[in-house]
Amino acid sequence: MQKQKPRLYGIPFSPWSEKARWALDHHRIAYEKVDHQLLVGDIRLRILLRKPTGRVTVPVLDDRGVLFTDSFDIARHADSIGAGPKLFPAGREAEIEAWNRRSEAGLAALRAAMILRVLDEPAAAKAMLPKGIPDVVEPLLLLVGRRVMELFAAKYEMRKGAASHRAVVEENLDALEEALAGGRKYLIGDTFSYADITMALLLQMVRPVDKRFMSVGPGGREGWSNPDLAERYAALLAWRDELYEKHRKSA
Ligand SMILES: N[C@@H](CCC(=O)N[C@@H](CS)C(=O)NCC(=O)O)C(=O)O
Repeated sequence: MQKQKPRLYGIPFSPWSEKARWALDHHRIAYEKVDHQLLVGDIRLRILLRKPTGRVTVPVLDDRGVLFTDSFDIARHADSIGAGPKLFPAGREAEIEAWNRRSEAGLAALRAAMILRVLDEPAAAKAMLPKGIPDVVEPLLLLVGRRVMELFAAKYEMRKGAASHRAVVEENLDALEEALAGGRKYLIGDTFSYADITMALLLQMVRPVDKRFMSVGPGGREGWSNPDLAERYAALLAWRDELYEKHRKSA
């Protein structure tokens, strides 16, 4: 009997899900993708994870009954079963973990800033709607969309620390800039590692990578871009684009 493939629950346009896909694809691990729907997908996840209360997030990897509930753990698992060059070189795990914490903090701040913009600026909310919908249904969609965004903002406590989101993003992008000073291509020694993956994905909400690699979520490229950050950190975006060209093998 053929072995069942691992299943990856994820969101096609989410940077966290892309981290897991990149690590799995790097190791050429075959897996089945299951699309997760924001908030409504929670029920299916709760059943899978046997977690009736508390926060559930994607990506989640179900490797024949063994569950991995964080992109970092999925990448570690991929590294332990995969055949490709290691993404976690021996002895450098703590450094990679520190970069992952930077990526997580920055992404949470960027996501919060984006959702708060949609809640607080009517034009940003309208830009999230699918193109070409009839005028008559627009107010209803805006209302429903608003409710979903409010629930999302509550789930991740986005109003907390609203004033510091920008500073958190800059602190972590500055650290990346410093580490890559002098034209270095990789964060850990001279080889590609998960530190590069996790920090490359922090830039997805500064300016999305080319759509050949990953789709953009509601709001499109504009909604997912921060033009002033993109200008200030243009060199980092160039680094990210080069990294994708060189190391992002498709599934
Ligand atoms: N530390 C987690 C964070 C994952 C995370 O925040 N996932 C969000 C991505 S938008 C999510 O699951 N959102 C869907 C939802 O809340 O329904 C990881 O790296 O896997």
